Amino acid sequence: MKINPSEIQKTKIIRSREIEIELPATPVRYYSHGWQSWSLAAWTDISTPLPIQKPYFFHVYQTDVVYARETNPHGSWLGAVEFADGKVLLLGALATDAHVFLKQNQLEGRSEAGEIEWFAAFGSEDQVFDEYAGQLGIRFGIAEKNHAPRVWCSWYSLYMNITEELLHKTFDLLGDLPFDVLQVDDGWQKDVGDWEPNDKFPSGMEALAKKIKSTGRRAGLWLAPLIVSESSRVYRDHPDWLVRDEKGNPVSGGYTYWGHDFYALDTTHPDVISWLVALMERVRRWGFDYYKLDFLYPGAMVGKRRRDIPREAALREALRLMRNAMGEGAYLLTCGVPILPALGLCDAIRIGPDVSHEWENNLYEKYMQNFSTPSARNAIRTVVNRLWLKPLVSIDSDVEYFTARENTLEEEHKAQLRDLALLCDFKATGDLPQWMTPKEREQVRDFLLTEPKISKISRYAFRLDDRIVDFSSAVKLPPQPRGFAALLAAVVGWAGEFKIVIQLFLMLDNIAKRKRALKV
Ligand code: 9PG
Repeated sequence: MKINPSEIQKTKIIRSREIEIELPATPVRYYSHGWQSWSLAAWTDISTPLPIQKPYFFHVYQTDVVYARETNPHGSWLGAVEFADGKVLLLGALATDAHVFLKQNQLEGRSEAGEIEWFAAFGSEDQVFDEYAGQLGIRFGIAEKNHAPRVWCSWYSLYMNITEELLHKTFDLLGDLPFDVLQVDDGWQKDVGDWEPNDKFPSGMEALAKKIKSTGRRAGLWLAPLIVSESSRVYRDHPDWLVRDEKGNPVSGGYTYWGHDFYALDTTHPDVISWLVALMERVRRWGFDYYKLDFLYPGAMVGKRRRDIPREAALREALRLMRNAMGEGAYLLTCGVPILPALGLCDAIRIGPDVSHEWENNLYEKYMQNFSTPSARNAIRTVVNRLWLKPLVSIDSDVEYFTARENTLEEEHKAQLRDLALLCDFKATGDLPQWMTPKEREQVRDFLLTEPKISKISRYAFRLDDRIVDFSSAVKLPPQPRGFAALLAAVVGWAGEFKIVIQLFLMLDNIAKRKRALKV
């Protein structure tokens, strides 16, 4: 269906499978919105479109692979253009399984799931994004929002090196710091897919939750319920539970520091459904009622499922049944999740890539133009560009840092992460009380207690009480490499296609993380 922009006085809702809007003028910028939590969201100059992300090896966990090699500006569910006078035209799907492209002078929407509703609006940026969010809220539901809990999370200091003993000690030392949730992250399980405690947790999960609750807080647990590692029992025992490709091979969700490929579960298979429900119930019985469900995107990857339903609709159904199985009062944070399918079914969504104790990673960011790898700057960029989601759901910008130990972030950068968390109204840290100086400890306390009045000044600048914070410099994309840098980028990009190279990198990274944890 073709829409004439003059028909879009203010907003319009159109039912169609495909939609084209011819632009009234050449725009200056395009807003591209990545698929899942870790994918890039950014405004880019029309003159310098984003290159195809490198290395291709990472496409699977940083992009929607279906569109990863698209050369036109594009994005998941929505796209927007800004004209020279600052006015914005937004085209957005009001349903899952849709994608938007900018082709020549046309914004195009394509649904993978037949006829859907499209929203188009022309006006100021805040107005069109607000109205789009409003329409999404009507169709997907709005999370009940009180204050998001204040979370301590084990990932960002201990990574996979958590042990029962170390966590107990840490929980004790957190003392009376005003956290609401102590969340145990990756590293407690036997394997990805085998969600039972490993040898580092000899007293079991019930004891761990009990310990947390004895400090007067809620117990939180990380799980990646929709994937199974090749090395897991569940993978070996249930080959018929996997999403498969045309050739009958299981669909890989990626490869990471766990050391094995992991695969997507077919959440339309009745036995998988029972297994997922039982898993959610078991976690609740152990005593955890804050769920961080991670690596959810494979639940929406292309492949053959028992029931032939659109891939994102399949993920949405899986989220709904897991949510119901968690029982009353549970808190659900989704992560590594395609954004739209999660709306209305969870309390909070991680809306950016992981932060890290580094500001930027030159290899990935400068040379490969990859903005989805962990770094403080990458996290800030994507989160700031997704703040329009705030009326719909609690938005998690990932953790904030306070301690000077084992951290190369400058004070100014730590402050930016904290200000962003205040904007999102989602406070979390993984800093170890063992490493906090008395001054840092008080800083954590003050931060957890502060509730500034917030107003927006411009796209990237905000007023927090009487301070002005401006994220423009963090958001800015580094220039595309030229000359020698471009050559280096090409070589590194090429090397990055070999699994062995990635394995080596991940191994070195694991060693560095282990060394860090051993210093505690
Ligand atoms: C635990 C972590 C933490 C973190 C999550 C997620 O391979 N990867 O590209 C990759 C990306 C992100 C990531 C892990 C691996 O982090 O965001 O908070 O829970 O998993 O494994």
